[in-house]
Amino acid sequence: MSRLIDKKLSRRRFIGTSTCALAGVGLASQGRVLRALATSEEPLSGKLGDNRDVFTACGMCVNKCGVIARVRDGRIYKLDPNPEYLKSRGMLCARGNAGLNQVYDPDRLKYPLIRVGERGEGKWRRASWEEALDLVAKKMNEIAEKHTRAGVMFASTEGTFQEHFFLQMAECFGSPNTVRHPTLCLSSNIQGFSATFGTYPSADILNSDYIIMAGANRSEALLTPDSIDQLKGDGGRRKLVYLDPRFTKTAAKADEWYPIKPGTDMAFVLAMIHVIIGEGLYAKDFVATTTVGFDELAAHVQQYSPEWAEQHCQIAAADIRRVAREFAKAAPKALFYPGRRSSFADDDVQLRRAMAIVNAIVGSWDTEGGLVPNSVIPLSKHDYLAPWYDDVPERIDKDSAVFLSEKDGSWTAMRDRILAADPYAIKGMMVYKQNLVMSVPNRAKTLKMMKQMDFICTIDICMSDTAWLSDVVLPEATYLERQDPLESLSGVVPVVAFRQPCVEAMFESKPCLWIMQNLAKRLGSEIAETFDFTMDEHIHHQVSKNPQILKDLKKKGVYYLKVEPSYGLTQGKRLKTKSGKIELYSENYASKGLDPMPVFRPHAEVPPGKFRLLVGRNAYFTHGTTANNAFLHELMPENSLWLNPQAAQKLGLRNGQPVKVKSAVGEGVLRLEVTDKIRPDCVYMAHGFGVLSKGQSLIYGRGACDAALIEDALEPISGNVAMHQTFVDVSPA
Ligand SMILES: Nc1nc2c(c(=O)[nH]1)N[C@H]1C(S)=C(S)[C@@H](COP(=O)(O)OP(=O)(O)OC[C@H]3O[C@@H](n4cnc5c(=O)[nH]c(N)nc54)[C@H](O)[C@@H]3O)O[C@H]1N2
Ligand SMILES: Nc1nc2c(c(=O)[nH]1)N[C@H]1C(S)=C(S)[C@@H](COP(=O)(O)OP(=O)(O)OC[C@H]3O[C@@H](n4cnc5c(=O)[nH]c(N)nc54)[C@H](O)[C@@H]3O)O[C@H]1N2
Ligand code: SF4
Ligand SMILES: [Mo]
Repeated sequence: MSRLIDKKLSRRRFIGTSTCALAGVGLASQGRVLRALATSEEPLSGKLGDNRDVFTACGMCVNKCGVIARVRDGRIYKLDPNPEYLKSRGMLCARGNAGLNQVYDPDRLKYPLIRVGERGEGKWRRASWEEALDLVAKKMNEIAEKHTRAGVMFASTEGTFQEHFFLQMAECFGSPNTVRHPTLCLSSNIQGFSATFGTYPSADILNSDYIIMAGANRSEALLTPDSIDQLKGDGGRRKLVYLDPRFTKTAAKADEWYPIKPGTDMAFVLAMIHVIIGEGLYAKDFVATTTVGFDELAAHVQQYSPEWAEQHCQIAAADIRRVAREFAKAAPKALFYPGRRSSFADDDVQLRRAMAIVNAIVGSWDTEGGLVPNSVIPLSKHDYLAPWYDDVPERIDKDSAVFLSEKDGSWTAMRDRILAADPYAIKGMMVYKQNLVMSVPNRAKTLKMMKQMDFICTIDICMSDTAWLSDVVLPEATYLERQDPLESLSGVVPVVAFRQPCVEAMFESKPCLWIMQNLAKRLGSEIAETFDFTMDEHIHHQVSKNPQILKDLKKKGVYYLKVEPSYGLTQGKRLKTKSGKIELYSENYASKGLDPMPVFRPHAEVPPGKFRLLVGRNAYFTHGTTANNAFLHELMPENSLWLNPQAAQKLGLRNGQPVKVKSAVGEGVLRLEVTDKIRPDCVYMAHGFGVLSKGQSLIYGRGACDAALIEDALEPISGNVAMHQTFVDVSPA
């Protein structure tokens, strides 16, 4: 395995570009007594700062919307949307507004903490950074000595500005065992679309006339700009067809909603392809010039009539046929939306392949109102020379999926192999900005894995469940208190996002770069050298080929090259597939023993008396850790179990009563919400409750945890989890 990154280290140039410093911030925060977590109460005394408006980027979810922070007397008193910021279209959602509570939250992490009681007992003592980092370095080295450097794993989330430095630490420390959130999120989607188009595209929603969304709840699970564009008035021009076993806010906004039987979307899509090809409605020239495998596809889908599909997905054949015709007629200004969290069932890659193919055959590719390959504004990369270690084995989850991402891994496969110490032991965990206890299905297994660890260190901003079960907890400064690297956000219209501190970091919280630099110093000069730069230098290096980027960012908080989308950029060019064309038939898949075209195989039926558990988000919360934000908590103080009235009547259960939900791997108690917004064979609960951590004081003891109930099924092509294959019993509590 090659661990040597030899991209010609350009440190001299790197330093040389950093002539001017970034706008200094140096504001102090106004005093306020905060509730401390198992540390001494300490009032925060601060100086009054001046009044300023600061451009920055929201950090409450993946979208990084443009923000103007209104700082008055040294405190952030309000966050407003940046109207110049194209991606978020001048919007800041409820969570974005509530972001300022991260800074002033009494529950936030304030000091480095070292565990003193049993793991999970919640007994901590406040430590200095020196002591905490000495301990982390000592433990990392001890584990490396005993189990090789692969014995320490590194878990983090995707798409956070500072994550670069954490991943750099993993590489320089010498562990191949990084695991990241795509394996719980969109890795199967990326795989399915990339196998077809060579890339995972964006959707030109604003200019589309016909959109089909399957399990993509854009009105609640917000993705910018898609969520805003989808809601934008269009004079009735655009039609939205929505498939979801639940009546979500997106269903409420849709022209047609179909409560599809979960796990059967592929039948719906294959039947659409059957109709479009069978009735000659496909884009003939486009298919002839731009795709491979059309004849094989035409023969393959003959078996998939709408009448056949109706038996599986429970959507009337006449509707499938009509939707297919309307879709083809509106094309190429039509799109079957790729979606985001693709972790539905264990055939998810093939479902996403089918979705990509239906777009391809109507010519919805690189065209106005269709799927559009992403553009990106290049920034210079920070190169470094990672130390070389001879004795490091390969990833523990190697070969657990056909196309496993080297960087992202597979959370559930990795966890299984750690539990079995197969083929070697992992005894240390470094966690940055991930709450795996909540986000990886089958919490009992996660807890068992953590129990097996000799050492766990978590870097967070609050006492998440993962932090609660760690040995050392390190407080990062929140996104409103730190300077982050620039981030280039790809899309139909790409932008560069900018995050600068609005107020001084409170208590002893520090940014990730500082933490990594100071840990690196304790791990040896070779690693420390790779971190020998300042954030200023880093940012100036990022824009060294185009200094205008930073000038614009300082002036208006966003940088973009164009405001209108460009189309046809791939026309006449080779795509990044094996054939260089859109692959309706995948030779690559065939060569790996996979279905070269999507084949529908029915999933297990819900056993009598049980329900399928569905996972999904709401507009108030981001994943599992914002339910404790006081502003958002008001909107939903605990979660409830959605159950259809028919099912409730059969079980003799009434609205509001506490119920026990039980799966093969766990159980929970929460309040029943009888609602016809869900199919009678499914139940649903919001994510983020039923926490273990008493450090989440507003929600501790409230609701139930979906991760405790979900069984871990693996999507075998991408290594993603399959989240909707769990059946539960519901009974009075
Ligand atoms: N049961 C269930 N599981 C799921 C999902 C679901 O809906 N239900 N969704 C899946 C999906 S799509 C995804 S993307 C994953 C996401 O799951 P994760 O990758 O675990 O991400 P989050 O749950 O957002 O956890 C982020 C953690 O970072 C902390 N944090 C926030 N800001 C900062 C910061 O600035 N610095 C640091 N150091 N920490 C910070 C938060 O407090 C939190 O503990 O979960 C997946 N798992
Ligand atoms: N407010 C908010 N916005 C977010 C996030 C957040 O946490 N909060 N997280 C961001 C992230 S990381 C992601 S990945 C995206 C997720 O964005 P989405 O993938 O759109 O969000 P989810 O709500 O997880 O899932 C979508 C829907 O799938 C439905 N569903 C379940 N099974 C099936 C099925 O078999 N077929 C069909 N057709 N539908 C099914 C569920 O009922 C749910 O309503 O949201 C992003 N935006
Ligand atoms: S969608 Fe909301 S939470 Fe996410 S970045 Fe934008 S404003 Fe922040
Ligand atoms: Mo996600």
